[in-house]
Amino acid sequence: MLYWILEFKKMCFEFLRISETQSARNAKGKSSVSKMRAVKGLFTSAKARFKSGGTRMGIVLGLFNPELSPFQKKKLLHEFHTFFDLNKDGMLEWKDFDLARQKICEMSGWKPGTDKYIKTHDLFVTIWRKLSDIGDENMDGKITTDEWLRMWEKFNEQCIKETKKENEESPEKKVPDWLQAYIEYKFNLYDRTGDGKIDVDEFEYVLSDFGVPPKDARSAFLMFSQNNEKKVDLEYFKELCSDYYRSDDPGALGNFITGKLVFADE
Ligand SMILES: [Ca+2]
Ligand SMILES: [Ca+2]
Repeated sequence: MLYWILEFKKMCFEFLRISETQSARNAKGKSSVSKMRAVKGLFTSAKARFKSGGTRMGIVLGLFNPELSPFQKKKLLHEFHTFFDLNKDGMLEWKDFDLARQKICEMSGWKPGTDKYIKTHDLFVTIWRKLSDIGDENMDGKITTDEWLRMWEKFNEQCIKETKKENEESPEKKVPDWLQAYIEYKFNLYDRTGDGKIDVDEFEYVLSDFGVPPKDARSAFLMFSQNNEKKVDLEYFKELCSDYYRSDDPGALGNFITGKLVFADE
């Protein structure tokens, strides 16, 4: 644990050093400066927490409060708009999941009628059915941003209750069933060469399709791969994703999994 903390601190300093040199070199103006300040703030808060040392993980993760923090809401809404609402009409419908299904089939060269094509279709039908069962409160076939956030609050509540009942070890790592399946799809989408791990080029390539700037994608990858030292396989990817969806910890490495570097107000 201590080793990991020291490594993480080392990496943060290195990341800041590189970014500062780059930002001085590029001098891109106000927005880039304020972005760097926000990134700095994030690391400072993470460092402070590590220094204090005694904070219990459950408290850090904000799991004893079912309400979503502004930080959690920002992450969840970012995911909603960038990766789920593919036709950009502000709500989730089967259409969006059908587009996601087409995207992976096209990128992977799976032709209609093939085994992979049919399996992917079934997978997306299942994901959407499970998600709309719990998320679409008024059953109009659409999930609005309000319904989306309430769904996550209900899930938080449910996890808190289960923890009290069963005294489970890591409720903060729990994600809903539909999301488990979606995370595996996402991993396969990133893993273009199919070797069971994601590298920085694959990450940058896939995210560019979602409008994420290459520089941000690479910096994010550097963060969660701990300077390319940690292999980003499915197991680690799942951990990072559950941090992204569930954790309220601004220092969690999973916060970088969408390629977005800062969630603070700019
Ligand atoms: Ca939509
Ligand atoms: Ca609805």
